[in-house]
Parts: sequence; structure tokens; C-alpha cells
Amino acid sequence: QDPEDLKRAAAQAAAELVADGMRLGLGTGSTVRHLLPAIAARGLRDLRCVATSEATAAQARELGLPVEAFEALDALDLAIDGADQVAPDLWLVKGGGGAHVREKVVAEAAARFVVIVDERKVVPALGAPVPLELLAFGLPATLAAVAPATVRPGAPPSPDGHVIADHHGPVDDPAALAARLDAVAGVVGHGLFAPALVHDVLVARPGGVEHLRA
Ligand code: DER
Repeated sequence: QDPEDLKRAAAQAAAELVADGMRLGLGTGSTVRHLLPAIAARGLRDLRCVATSEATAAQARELGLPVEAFEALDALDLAIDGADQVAPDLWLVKGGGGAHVREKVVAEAAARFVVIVDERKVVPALGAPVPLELLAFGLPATLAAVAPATVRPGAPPSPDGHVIADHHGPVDDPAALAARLDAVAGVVGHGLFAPALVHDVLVARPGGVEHLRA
């Protein structure tokens, strides 16, 4: 089945979780691109939306969704986002689109974080690359500290002016790798999302949408 149909099915299922008056975090990527029209089509009232990228903000506004700066809210009821990899224990790799720092801030602020993927994203074990967001200051020293890692070719700076890079090492122990990356001062963020952060994963398969709960 066409992956876009699967992405749309997962997005539709997530859109059903949105209720009037919700403070809603909107992720970034091609699956979320199907989420926004599905939410807009529901004609919900009094939504307050926060976007994790300019691309999401622009598409949401085009659809008439009320997007506001995240500085106006100190908590969200629900955040919905895609993922690059989903492991059986619900460790995630995100950041293929380079928005993972803002996405993680939004996910952590949400009472419920729902991930929407097509079945291709479900993997037996996480693997490289793990996206990184690095301070430009002292970049070579930081790259050495997190080796093996490279700056992502052609990637523009993040909305917050940081460098997008990728870690290429094995991810046998995501918790250990996440701790190692978090310990390096020049690492602003990385794309490993812990299961504790993830409440639901909606996996679209040809037979339907599977609902994994943490
Ligand atoms: O960059 C990101 O974190 C995106 O959410 C990514 O993980 C999923 O993008 P996709 O829906 O286009 O595969």
C-alpha cells in the first residue's frame, strides 16, 4: 500500500484524539503534514496550537488552525508527532527533519505524547543515524566528544541557530547513548526519545492502525 495512504491513516486516527479547547503540540514531517488537514476538518473549537517548525506553523495557519508562540503556554494537553524509528520498547529515533529539539520540548510539555508512523518505521532495534543538534561554538571539539558524528550535509542551522549533525555509532543501548550525548555541553539535543516520554504509538499497517501504548 502507498506509504502516503498509511501515513494518512495514522494521522486520521490521531486527529480523533483532539478535543475542543485542547492546547495542542504539532510535530514536524510528512506524516504530520497529513495530520493538520485531518484536525482542521474536525472543526474543533478553542484549540491553541504550538508548532515545532515553521513548515508546520505555515501549513497549520493555511488550514485555519490557531497557531501561537510556545511562550504563551506553559503546558500542553496533547502533542502529536512522527518518528524515524520505533523500537519494541518504544524508544524512538526522531530528527530526520532536524526539528527534534523543539519536538522534544513540546513532547515533554504535553500531558500525552502520541506518535504517528507507518509500519516501515517500526524496527526490531534502533540504529544509526541518531540526529544531533550542536552548539556552533566549539563545534569541532563537540564533534570529537560525540564521535563518530558528522555535520549533516546541506542542513541549514536549526530555528535556534544550532548545527544539525548525525551520530553514526551503534545504538545497542539507547539509554546509555542518550546519557552520553546529554553529558556533552555542546550537545543541545539529540533524537533519542525515551519510552517514558511516549504515551501512544499509532502504527498504520495495510490491515489497519495498530495502537501501541507505553
Ligand atoms: O524530524 C522529525 O523528528 C520527524 O518527526 C520525523 O521523525 C518523522 O518524519 P516523517 O513523518 O516525514 O517520516
